[in-house]
Amino acid sequence: MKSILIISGPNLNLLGDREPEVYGSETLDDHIARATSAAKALGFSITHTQSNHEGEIIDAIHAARDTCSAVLINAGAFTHTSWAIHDALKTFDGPVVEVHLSNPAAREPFRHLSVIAPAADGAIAGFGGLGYELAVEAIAKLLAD
Ligand code: CA2
Repeated sequence: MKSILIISGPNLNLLGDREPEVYGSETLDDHIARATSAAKALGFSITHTQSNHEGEIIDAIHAARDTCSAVLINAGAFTHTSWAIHDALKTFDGPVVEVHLSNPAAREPFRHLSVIAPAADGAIAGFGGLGYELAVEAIAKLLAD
């Protein structure tokens, strides 16, 4: 069974705890469960890793090069700063989809730039947990093409 790696960046482990008006009241586990059931229905499995450390995220992308067919990434605030994550994603051969719970384009100016976007096939933002489901569907289509 083909596996999709979901990467969750810094502070996403606190979802459901603070700022529910921005990020909703669901926890990260809720989002992963939703993605997992969408993936299962399409014949894929999910591996998930959350880290607050840039290097660990890069290591996870490197490991996925040999083990996973696609990457779904919510890099948290590293989205706006990490050229190192961008470079790591560029080394991954399969589909890469960027997901954000909120819509960064409608928020503070520093969130308007995603430096990982040029290394992704596309992005889904602003739909809360639905974005994880949509991203899994997009990945399934990209892998089928
Ligand atoms: O909307 C998203 O998914 C973001 O990737 C979330 C990041 C933010 O820096 C990006 O601009 C957009 C922040 C995640 C912080 O998560 C929190 C969870 C609970 C309480 C506070 C922050």
